[in-house]
Amino acid sequence: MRIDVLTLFPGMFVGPLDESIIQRARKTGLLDLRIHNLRDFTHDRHKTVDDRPFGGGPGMLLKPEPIFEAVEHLADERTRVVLLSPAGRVFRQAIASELAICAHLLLVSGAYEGFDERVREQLADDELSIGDYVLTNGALPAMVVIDAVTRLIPGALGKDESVVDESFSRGLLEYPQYTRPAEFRGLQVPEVLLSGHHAEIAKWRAEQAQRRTRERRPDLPTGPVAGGAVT
Ligand code: 4GT
Repeated sequence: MRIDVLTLFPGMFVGPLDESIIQRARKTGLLDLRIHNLRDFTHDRHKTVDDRPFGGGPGMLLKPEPIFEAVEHLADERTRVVLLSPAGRVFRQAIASELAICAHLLLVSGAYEGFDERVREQLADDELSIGDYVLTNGALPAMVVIDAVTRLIPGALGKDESVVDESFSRGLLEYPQYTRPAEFRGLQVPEVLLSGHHAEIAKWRAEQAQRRTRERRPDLPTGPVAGGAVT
């Protein structure tokens, strides 16, 4: 999969995407990641990327010309162009799965007070927010999307890093887990997990995942049909 990123802060992408599973996916060619500075698509001496909003009001907007030029240079018919902004639909595991089957993503990070509306209307296939809070720019959200998507590319995870039994893969929070020792500072691991009864263990885990999801995330569906695959 190829992912291009358009940002005013390319330096922010150095480091977080050079470690661990993302680094391995890049080195093995599963992920072709290319970071682009929006200022490289300007033509004036000052490399201007922002301007004042028509109608007045505080702050500056990203002006449309550099973004149009960059997207027209980097995207083709197969590219999914995704804006990152607090006004997008909220990013979830199901959206990560959806993006992971794309051949080419172009992520456009917001900055200042955001985008000229014509960028949304003419260029964007999608607009995503990573949650209901405001950040200084869209670089961290773009990295969040890259991370969540990359680990879903077939072959990106090793066999000890399975995707099938983790939080949200079944739409629920993860059940409690324990490792050795079976007793630590007087704290016991639940007996059922030591029993070797696989059906009992699966039942306990399903109940725990349901309970935890109901308690901590009343916004997520539970009930009898929840806990199936999220795709
Ligand atoms: C939050 C998010 C995002 C920002 C989010 C325009 C002003 C966008 C600066 C930028 N804040 N971008 N994508 N929740 N801030 O995803």
